[in-house]
Amino acid sequence: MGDAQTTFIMIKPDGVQRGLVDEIIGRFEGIGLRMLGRHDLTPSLELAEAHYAIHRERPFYSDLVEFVTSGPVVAMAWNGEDAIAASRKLIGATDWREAEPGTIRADFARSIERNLIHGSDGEDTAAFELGLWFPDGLED
Ligand code: IDP
Ligand code: MG
Repeated sequence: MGDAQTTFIMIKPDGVQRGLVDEIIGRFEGIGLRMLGRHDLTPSLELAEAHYAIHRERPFYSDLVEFVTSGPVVAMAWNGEDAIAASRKLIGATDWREAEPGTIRADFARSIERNLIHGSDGEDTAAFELGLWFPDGLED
């Protein structure tokens, strides 16, 4: 048995524009996770830059920030046993070509830049990202 964790999940602008919000939320519910918070917003430049600060030296950073600020996203907190790894497994590899069949990215993404969804990659990033996107805290 793993520990109960809370992870930060964001449906990126492509997922919202393509009408995949309910489909994606259903997949998280389907693996038994519980939504603790949801914000629908168009991220500010400051928020997107802080969220992706770890990638600021990468060649794709400015395109990534521009993309994620281009329209509404769905920012969510999901809780449950091993929520961080379970969510990453559900999402699939960054590059849809390498994503396991049946994952969100394998099923719906056809571009590495527009890969629909973000999920925290560890406990430290989850804590950082939840604090950034949910500064007023979460329901218990
Ligand atoms: P992740 O979203 O699977 O955790 P990261 O390596 O953290 O992937 O990269 C963050 C985001 O940056 C990716 O989801 C994708 O949108 C974008 N990205 C990552 N690698 C590339 C790349 O090689 N070219 C363009 N965009 C990329
Ligand atoms: Mg990442």
